[in-house]
Amino acid sequence: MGIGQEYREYNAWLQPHSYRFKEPFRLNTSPEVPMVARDECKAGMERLFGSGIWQEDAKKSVTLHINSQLPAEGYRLTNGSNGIAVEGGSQNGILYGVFGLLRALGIGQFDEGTVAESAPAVERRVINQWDRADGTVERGYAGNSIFFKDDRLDFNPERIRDYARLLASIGINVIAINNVNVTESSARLLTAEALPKVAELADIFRPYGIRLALSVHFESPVLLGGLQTSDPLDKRVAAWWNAKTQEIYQAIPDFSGYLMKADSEFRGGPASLGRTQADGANMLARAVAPFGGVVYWRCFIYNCMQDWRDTDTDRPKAAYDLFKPQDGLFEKNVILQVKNGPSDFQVREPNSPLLGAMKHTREALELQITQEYTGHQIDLYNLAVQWEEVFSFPVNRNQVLRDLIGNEIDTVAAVSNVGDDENWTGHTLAQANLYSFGRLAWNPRLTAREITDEWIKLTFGTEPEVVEKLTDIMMSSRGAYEKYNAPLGIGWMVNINLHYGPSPDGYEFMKWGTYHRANRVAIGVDRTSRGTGFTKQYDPYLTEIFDSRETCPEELLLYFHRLPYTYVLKSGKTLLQHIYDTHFEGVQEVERFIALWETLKAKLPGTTFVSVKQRLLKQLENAEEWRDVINTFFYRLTGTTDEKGRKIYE
Ligand code: BDP
Repeated sequence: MGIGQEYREYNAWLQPHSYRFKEPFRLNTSPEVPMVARDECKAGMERLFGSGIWQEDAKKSVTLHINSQLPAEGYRLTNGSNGIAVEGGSQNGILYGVFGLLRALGIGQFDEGTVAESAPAVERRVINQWDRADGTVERGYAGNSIFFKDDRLDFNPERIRDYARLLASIGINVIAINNVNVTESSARLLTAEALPKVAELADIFRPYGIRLALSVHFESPVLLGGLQTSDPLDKRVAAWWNAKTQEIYQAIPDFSGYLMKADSEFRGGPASLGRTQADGANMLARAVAPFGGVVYWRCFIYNCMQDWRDTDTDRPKAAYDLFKPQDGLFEKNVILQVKNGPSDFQVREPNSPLLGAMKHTREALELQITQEYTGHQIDLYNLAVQWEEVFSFPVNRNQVLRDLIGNEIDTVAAVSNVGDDENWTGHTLAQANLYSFGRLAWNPRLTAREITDEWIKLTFGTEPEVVEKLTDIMMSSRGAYEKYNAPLGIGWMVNINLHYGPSPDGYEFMKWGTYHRANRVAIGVDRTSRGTGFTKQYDPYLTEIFDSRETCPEELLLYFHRLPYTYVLKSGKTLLQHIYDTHFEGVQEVERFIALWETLKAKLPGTTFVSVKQRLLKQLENAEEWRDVINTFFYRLTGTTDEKGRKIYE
């Protein structure tokens, strides 16, 4: 079935379609079913099947009711001979059930006789907005903030409600609305003047089962409370946070908690006062504990002033070195938030060894939906493919990360890719990344292909040619980007600060600790037991695998090893020839995407066809730039030409 006449990019995956239905329904709801669930069900069915779907005297019904036997946020859908039943374990469960029903009907997977049950893998599925009070968005590629303007909260309630619906439809239940780099003006969100507006926002999200969190400034007691210090062990500091927290909970009784970036990238924190991370986190945790709140404490802490001449320090080791010795010292309501990779949201990294290493401390996995290092929502990059790998990455001989989700890791968080662009995400196909994050946080066992298929069908309809070609483009997009980017996990060959476009030596002689150390014969940092010892932070089973060039996953070779360009890969190619080949192939892949996209012209909505095509053309330019800059960089270093005689610039 093709695209509905009413298609609007703004609707994202909650798109109208004109599917046929066998017979009409009436809607039955018990009194405890929340209004939004009822409204979403009513409107959602109309969106898929037209308003004729509802008739008062219909023989069959759609029944919504609460069944407290089910997991709190879980649901059960039954398509029986009398109609459809949506049971939810709670009010939120019902809402998720309704969205689950609409999804199943939208992708054509809910025939009579079907029973489907679902419940989220983790308790907290969190979106982190990196929105600044001035209305810009850090690492945002889809316009300005939908929350802030001119140093204060300033939002359109309709737009926020629509965002809440999108998030609820994929199971998100917490949102931190401001950037982790808290400025003095966003620190002021905690003041008595600002709180009513924050509470207004919480009121909009609440019916959709979404609780608000705030990123807070470590030095708030000084900035807002007039104290001389923010030392977490100072009684006046703790008293200030206690009182402030009480004030927040008076305005927002279901406030989720505080998100903290401390001691990182020039931000203050307990370490700068001679205290531990646990000292800092626990003080805040005690303040929110009486109200059922939590502290999301980020572990992205490293020395961002490392000199390139210093070859002893190895940035990926930093978080584990700092936090592992403090395992067991954190309060129960502290959740340590760890980025998926030990470096920083690169195209290819191993998982952080800290994930799963803290046996007595709660952890959150942090992913990045906004495409900071992955193409700025100009280049197409289906993150579901990468995240599936993250969840499948081993933790030890018997477990992969996925097995820890819902156990040691009880929270999955991600940095949003949304701004005030009409289509939310700049690149319309980048809507898929927000969708995929929610779906994976709910169920990390879904595959990238399943989720991509769902997203395509919900957004553009179920016509086989569209589904097939778009699936091909989207499933190949991550691989294509990786091919023309920095090779084999070396990362970072990007323009400094911007993080878009190639600059092989951009970060090489700067104080950010991310060095490839390429010379004319070899490239990479030896992070094995023989080198910086980073591999020893992993379970011994993995240490052994990563330590050896032969067993190290090839796509991560240059993350862990220093190798000569003449090193022969499993393909029989030298490292250098592999770099040349992949960079030519990456560009060809983008050309193929453009050709495929062209063939869908008549089957896709005009505006989306044109805007995506423009971005694909820009991506092609970008890919060519990467190919030429990277290939030339290595050619100049090595003086070795391409075996296939293709053009490499001098
Ligand atoms: C880096 C970003 C920077 C963030 C930082 C973080 O470049 O904008 O503030 O991560 O996660 O990747 O704190």
